[in-house]
Amino acid sequence: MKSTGSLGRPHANGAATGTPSRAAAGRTRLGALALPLLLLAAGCGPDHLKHYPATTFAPVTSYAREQDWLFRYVLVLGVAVGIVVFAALAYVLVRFRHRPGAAEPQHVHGNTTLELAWTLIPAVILAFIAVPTVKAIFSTQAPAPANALHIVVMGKQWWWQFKYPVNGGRDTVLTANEIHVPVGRPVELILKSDNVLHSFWVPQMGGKRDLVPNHDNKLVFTPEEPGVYYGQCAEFCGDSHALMRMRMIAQTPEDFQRWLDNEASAAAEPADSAVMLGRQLVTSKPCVGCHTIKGTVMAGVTGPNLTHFGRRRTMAAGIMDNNAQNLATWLRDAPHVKPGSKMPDMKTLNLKDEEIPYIVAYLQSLQ
Ligand code: HEC
Ligand SMILES: [Cu+2]
Repeated sequence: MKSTGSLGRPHANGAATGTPSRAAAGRTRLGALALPLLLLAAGCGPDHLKHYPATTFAPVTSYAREQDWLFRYVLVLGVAVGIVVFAALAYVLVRFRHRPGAAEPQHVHGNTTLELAWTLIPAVILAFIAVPTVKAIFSTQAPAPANALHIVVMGKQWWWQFKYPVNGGRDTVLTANEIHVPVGRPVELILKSDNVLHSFWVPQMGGKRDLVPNHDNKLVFTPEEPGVYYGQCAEFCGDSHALMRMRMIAQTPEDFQRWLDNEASAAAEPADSAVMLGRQLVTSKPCVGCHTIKGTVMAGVTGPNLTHFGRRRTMAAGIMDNNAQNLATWLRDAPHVKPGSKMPDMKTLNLKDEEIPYIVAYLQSLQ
């Protein structure tokens, strides 16, 4: 260190002409502070989940809880270190500021104690961060426990296919866009893609993981709270990537089993003539080539399995509620609702306007 000359007091030139009054400047500064505080408060209130369903701050699985803990731990540590460093800095700036007529400060060359201290303290702090981080990396990559439920997740453009084993693994159940999981039992997702890269991300479940063609990734977690959780593809996968959403539905083991048993059954038989006509239409139109409805002639695999479509809360990969109006809109012009969709519009599907209500009635009856 040479001279302290450059550490002089700031010049008192703040009141130059043209600057706003002190009071106004104070108000602006307060406003600038209040806005982020308000946003922060809005983000933390009870409505937080309603406005920001893609939140990682409300963990509902073992995996997410571990991540959330690590994040908060490092945050607290960082803030503590920040407070100490800035307090020391403020003290030094005030205590050793230049005073008129003061003698030149004493020159110092090397101080072994100080140098050891500022090398060792950061090393110890980093160890406090590294140990739990490495532990979390290993525990979130651990192989699934023996009693885990294995679900194969296939990323499509732009929807999700979920495959469950039933009958002791001899049969499978295929469903789409709503992944049901039982609370309290470990779940292993086997993540696959037969097209481009996708990424599985249900923020409240925990971290995202990629679906890579020709390589199976695994994701193991234990759901802890029943509920419906928002999910979204988190890796750009083409035109309608932003419309590739999903729901994770965590249920009690009994509810989950009831759901799975129902999914494994064949499609409901039509109960009235309108629904019957709907089935006739669906099973004789091009739908047959792309969709499966168990118990009918339909065995296509390009689109989602529709056997129990009427039970799903949402449709077209979680972008809209599953109701008659949305369903009709979808059937009329799917590529308009979802640009690039492999499901064609009604002209290509050879559908007439007056046929749509019957098809809607049939699809809704598939409980
Ligand atoms: C060329 C293949 C193809 C044909 C033909 C086709 N679909 Fe689709 N369908 C798809 C694909 C692919 C999706 C998924 C679109 C998405 O969400 O991105 C889909 C989605 C759907 C969905 C929403 C499913 C869900 O769970 O979100 C319904 C309902 C549906 N199709 C009904 C029909 C009906 C009824 C017909 C015949 C009138 C038909 N589709 C014809 C490919 C097809
Ligand atoms: Cu995707």
